[in-house]
Amino acid sequence: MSKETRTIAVIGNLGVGKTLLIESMAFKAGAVTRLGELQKGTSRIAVHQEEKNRKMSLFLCPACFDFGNYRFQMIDTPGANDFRCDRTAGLAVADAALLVVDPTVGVDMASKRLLEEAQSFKLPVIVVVSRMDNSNANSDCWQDFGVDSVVPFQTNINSGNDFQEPTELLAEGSDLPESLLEKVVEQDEELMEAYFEGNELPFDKLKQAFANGVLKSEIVPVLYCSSISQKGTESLANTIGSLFPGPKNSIFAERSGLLGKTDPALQIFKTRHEGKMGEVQYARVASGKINKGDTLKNSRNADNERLTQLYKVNIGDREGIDSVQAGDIVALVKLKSALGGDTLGKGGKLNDIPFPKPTSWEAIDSETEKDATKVSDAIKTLLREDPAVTYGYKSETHQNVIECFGEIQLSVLSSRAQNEFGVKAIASAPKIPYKETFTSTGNATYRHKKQSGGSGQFGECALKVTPLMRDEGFKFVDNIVGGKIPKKFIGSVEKGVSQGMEKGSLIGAQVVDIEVSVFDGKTHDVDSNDISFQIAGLQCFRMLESQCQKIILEPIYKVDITVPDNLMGEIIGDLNARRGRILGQDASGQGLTTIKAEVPLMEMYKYDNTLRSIAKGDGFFDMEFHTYEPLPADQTKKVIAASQAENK
Ligand SMILES: Nc1nc2c(ncn2[C@@H]2O[C@H](COP(=O)(O)OP(=O)(O)O)[C@@H](O)[C@H]2O)c(=O)[nH]1
Ligand SMILES: [Mg+2]
Repeated sequence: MSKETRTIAVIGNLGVGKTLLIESMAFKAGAVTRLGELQKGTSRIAVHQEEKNRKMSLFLCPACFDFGNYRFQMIDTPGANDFRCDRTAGLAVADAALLVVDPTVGVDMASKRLLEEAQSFKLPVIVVVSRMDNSNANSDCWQDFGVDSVVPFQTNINSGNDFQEPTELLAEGSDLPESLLEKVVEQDEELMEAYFEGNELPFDKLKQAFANGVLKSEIVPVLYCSSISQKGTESLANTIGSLFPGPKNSIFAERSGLLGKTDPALQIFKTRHEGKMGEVQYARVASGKINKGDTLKNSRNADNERLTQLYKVNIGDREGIDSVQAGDIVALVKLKSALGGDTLGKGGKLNDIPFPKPTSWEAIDSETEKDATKVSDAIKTLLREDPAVTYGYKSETHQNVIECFGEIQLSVLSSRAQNEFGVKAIASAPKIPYKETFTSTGNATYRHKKQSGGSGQFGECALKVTPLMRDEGFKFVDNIVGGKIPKKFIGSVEKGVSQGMEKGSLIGAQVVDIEVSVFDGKTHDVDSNDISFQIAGLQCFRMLESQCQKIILEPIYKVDITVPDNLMGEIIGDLNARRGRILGQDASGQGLTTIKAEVPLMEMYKYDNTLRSIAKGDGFFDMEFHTYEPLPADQTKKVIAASQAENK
């Protein structure tokens, strides 16, 4: 009989020891004969050349192995914030999380946030204090989570050479420390009563109540280990086996209402390009049984995907299998269009993976014109691995722009484009999609007349422009009376005006938020035609532009920045210098404050670097488009000068 699975996302800040912990567990379990270490280039999890070069995990990677009575499906996630989408994907398909902390550094804000993130998926969490072999390890660091759900689960903890196999606190006949006991009895009314009346607390009941508390994430046990010496890994494995849910009570399936359903459904959580294997999709089955050769429908685009091969994922390799069932992680190849987040199935759909929104953007160019398509194709192929990153041509600025999650991600992408596709992608500051508008009304008349040889061209129109409110767009009004311009040519005038609005007179940006009415005109019986009135409309619009007052509009974004309370002043000061408008602030009560502001997009370029230098990794931000507003006069001068210089 196959072993029951446990599916666990391993999360934690960069370098805390996540990958080594998994390698160490696999080694202890006997799944591998040697401890794989990224530093020595022997990791079986961080195997990509980029990861070897940078000596850090960059991509989500599942690593599965048998340990005792269970099969552990561990999902290693990268710690760097640039790759947070992979962490989100890992949490979205797991049934539990291990949150690794480094006791030589302590519990930082990032670790606290990660606990909240795991809990937002309703996952039970174990905090793993790794690196206990280091003599500077502070075994009390878990207290800095500052929440009473986080409680130690082991005792006799020393650090450095004295770190030995930890002893479980919850053992028959031993006394639980008060803080843990209180959390446990809270889970069960009978226990609570007995506790307050000073009666004996049956061990079985305590154990059950503890397990319930962990399942609901009301209790987050702290366990210790040294991945280098494998001390503590067995106790950790046993705890995972006994406390974390298996496929029968999978939180992943339950969240989407698919627990126990028989219709097959799986969710893809990671796409990886793996040398000869080509594009590999990693997926987790939520319900039903899936056989090799089955065809499943993608709920996003209705594509039918035939699963020609199914691969069981091990640690560092995989093997072909004939079928998989609810709970399993499986690798798929040669799919048509499926991507991270997609559900393939015959009925139910898994919840979308709540990927964060990009916070960083760059223009991407090729070194030479002839490489443009190759660069673009390489980036598009690589970005199949990161469905939350957007990349494409922006017609407003005529640039290919990537919207991603930071400089490391960008640097990994360009290095992969070079090494895996032989093309050089060059990143630069993207242009801001400014717009232009009118601030005064005006009238103009233009006659287009051309007589050359046979049939000529004739069209005359009189236009009035009126500014509209922000974001009202463009309205075209036909006020012609008496058929001075026949109905069939009104559309031609509008077309000419629209063409003029595509490239405004100030900096060639799109003109918006105006009403243009055509109120007069003249027609020639023979020479008037569509093109004549288009030209008249365009030229008349150009006249309006030169006669009226115009301004440049710039995009304004709504920005939420969360930092430790004591950094609020510095952040607000910096935002003021960026012409930001502070709308308010919310204190979370966990030592974090979220500052809400509206900031011009041009001032947010590379803001992730600024935030990192102010908050040292303890800050994060989200932003989304809000509106367009007039660009201040001094900036307008600069932008016009830059545009003129570029068009010389
Ligand atoms: N001494 C010791 N070193 C560790 C331990 N865990 C991780 N490391 C080292 O810490 C560094 C980062 O570990 P890694 O697993 O790559 O961190 P990750 O970014 O969280 O995946 C590597 O050099 C590991 O060898 C541990 O328990 N003891
Ligand atoms: Mg790692």
